[in-house]
Amino acid sequence: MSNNDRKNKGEMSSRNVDENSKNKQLEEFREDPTDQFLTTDQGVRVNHVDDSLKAGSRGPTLMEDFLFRERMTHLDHESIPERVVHARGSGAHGFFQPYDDSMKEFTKAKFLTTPDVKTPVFVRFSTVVGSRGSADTVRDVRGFATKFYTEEGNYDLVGNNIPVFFIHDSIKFPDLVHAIKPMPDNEMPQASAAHDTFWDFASLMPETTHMLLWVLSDRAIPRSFRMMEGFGVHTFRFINAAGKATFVKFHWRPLLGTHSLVWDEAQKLNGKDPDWLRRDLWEAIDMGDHVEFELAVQLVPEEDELKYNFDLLDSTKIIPEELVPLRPIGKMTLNRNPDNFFAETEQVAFHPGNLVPGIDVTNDPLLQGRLFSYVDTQLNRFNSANFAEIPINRPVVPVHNQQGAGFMRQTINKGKVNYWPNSLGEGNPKLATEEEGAFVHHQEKVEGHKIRARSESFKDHFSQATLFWNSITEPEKKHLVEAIHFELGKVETIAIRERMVANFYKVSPELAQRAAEGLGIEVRQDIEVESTGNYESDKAAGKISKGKSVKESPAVSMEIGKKETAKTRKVAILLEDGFNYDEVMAVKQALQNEGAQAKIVSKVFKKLKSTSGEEIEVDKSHVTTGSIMFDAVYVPGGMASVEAMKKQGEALHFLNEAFKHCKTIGASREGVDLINATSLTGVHVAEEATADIVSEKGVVTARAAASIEDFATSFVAAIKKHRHWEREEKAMVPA
Ligand code: HDE
Repeated sequence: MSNNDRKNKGEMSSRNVDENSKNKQLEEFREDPTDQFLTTDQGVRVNHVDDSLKAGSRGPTLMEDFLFRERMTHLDHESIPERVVHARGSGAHGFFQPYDDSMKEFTKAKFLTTPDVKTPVFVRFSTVVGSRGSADTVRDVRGFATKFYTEEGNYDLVGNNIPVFFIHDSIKFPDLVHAIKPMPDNEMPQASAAHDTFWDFASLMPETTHMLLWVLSDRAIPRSFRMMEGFGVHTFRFINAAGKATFVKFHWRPLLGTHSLVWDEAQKLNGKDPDWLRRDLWEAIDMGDHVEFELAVQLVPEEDELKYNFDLLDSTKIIPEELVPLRPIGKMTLNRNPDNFFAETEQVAFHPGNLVPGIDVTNDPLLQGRLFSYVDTQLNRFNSANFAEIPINRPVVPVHNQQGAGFMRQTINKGKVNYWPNSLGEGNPKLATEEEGAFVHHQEKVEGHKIRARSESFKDHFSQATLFWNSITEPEKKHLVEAIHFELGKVETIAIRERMVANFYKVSPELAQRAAEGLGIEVRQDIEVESTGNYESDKAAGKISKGKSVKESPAVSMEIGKKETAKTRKVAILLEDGFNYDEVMAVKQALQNEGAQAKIVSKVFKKLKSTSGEEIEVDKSHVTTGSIMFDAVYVPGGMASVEAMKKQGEALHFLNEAFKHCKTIGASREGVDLINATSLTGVHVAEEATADIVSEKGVVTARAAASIEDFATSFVAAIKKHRHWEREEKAMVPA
């Protein structure tokens, strides 16, 4: 019996959908063309698709060729408007499972409180600014949107990889998007905020300052979608079975830790592999390295709403984890790639207003506006109000409603009754009570004047930006300042640079000074942005609220508490003919034991011969890859192999560049000679005739007498550290 039949018979009023039927419903529309005849849209079998129907083999094509017309029409219409923001995305299927039922105290949402239920999910990661075909590794916020196909209907958690947003109120979103998108006259630059209009807007809107610091940090160039955090950003509400509400912030924490690229690497990847993040996600899932995120929440009792020095309804603020610790509640596993990009990743339609009983919104003015925008934008994309009936958007529970006709209506309702109340249909579909699972909006007392105004409690634009700056490590600060030099360096109007640096001064005089030094301007303290009043005098007048706060929040740093693992890391082994086979195998094994992957990189594709006669296939040639596509590099011994590479610009460049990007470099035996032939500076390598394994600033070397297994252990330990920023101080590598 099909889902529609069930619907029309009014069956399955129970919501206990078992695991198999859930998957079946999601999969109902999946097609596998194997062993099937090709047909037209009408199901008529086809025997020939290489030639159009003509009047004679050299004559004109005939209008009556319905096959030609059908094929061409479909191609001509093979696109829908791309998303106005978050146009470029990558999706994956999986499931979510709570660890226990401990959240029952706070929410009645079953998918968060029933540990034996695996809820199917579809996640779409995205960049924000660029078009559908733009590069992946641009400096930008990343979208992290999750659709939970729960037993109580669909719930969407539509978040980002940065915990705050640029603006307070949705009404400013059109201005923000216009300013950050390519300029309207020449449509440049693509996928980048580094231009006058964005920084003009940002400098005039000091409420953007906190988010700007996150966007200028390495968070905006993630190493992988699998290695970035996700945040619900707004404060939402949990509602428990007794109707009691608790404020909640959502966090996704990647089990692989949060890691980033370096800017030079990100820019180069845009050229060498513009699909870098998409490919990384796809390949990991394809190889069985399932992607795991822990869902954690920060909970604030309603009574504590006004106890902080920021407003919980202000999305430009975090709740520092040091004030309200994270409570892990479950894990999401992404384990299946989409079958069809368009049908799934492109057509998925998220909406922060897709809520299930137990989760509700707050009066955050940024969230309130989103509740309108997402459905509205889908209407533009799908040209139909029926987009929720597309397979990827359909709930896995039965849908019974009395929606009428319209473009692309999929459901075939039977009978005459399409209104409520009715007696002709015996009152079906009937209304549910709260106990039967109806969504009931949380009751909240609201009073006040109808007024177009900003709450005073939103006024502090700088304290949390200062908190961010004070909480990150020196390498992170260095990268942030370099990002300012790049972004504002691309701004041609000097007054904009000055105004922005004046805002940075309010965050930290040190930040402003370091920013100004790379921009050829002075720090000007006399610039005050009028639209938001005077921050200093507001502060002096006590208008900036004084509740609970912290001076530092180590949790915002990616370096402090960094997760050390080599799992899924990619390691290049540079080889030519005449390499030492045992060394390669020992290191490969050590990497494999830690879940890392080793790839053989050489000048050209071929079978390479070792000193002892074994053969190894080359995985990547230098033309098709580069150090930027790996997390670490290893050079084994073997005189002939090393001597050949000494004469190869590609191999030397590979190592120089990996060094510049602070990646782990390993070399054993004669391999160390190749390190000595590069431009690496400021590190010691193993001396000849010693058995010591030298591991300094991420360069791990061992000469002849050392044990290769011990070397491999040290090499893997260095890879686990991800990057070795201590090298940056003296980096003088020509790469
Ligand atoms: Fe969105 N946002 N947004 N946004 N957003 C869209 O909806 C919007 C905001 C986010 O993979 C659009 O379907 C407004 C915050 C993600 O399909 C649009 C405001 C956060 C995605 C829209 C915001 C997000 C979108 C465009 C208030 C993090 C991609 C296409 C200022 C919590 C979802 C679409 C996907 C997409 C509006 C701010 C996340 C235009 C009005 C804050 C992850 O409706």
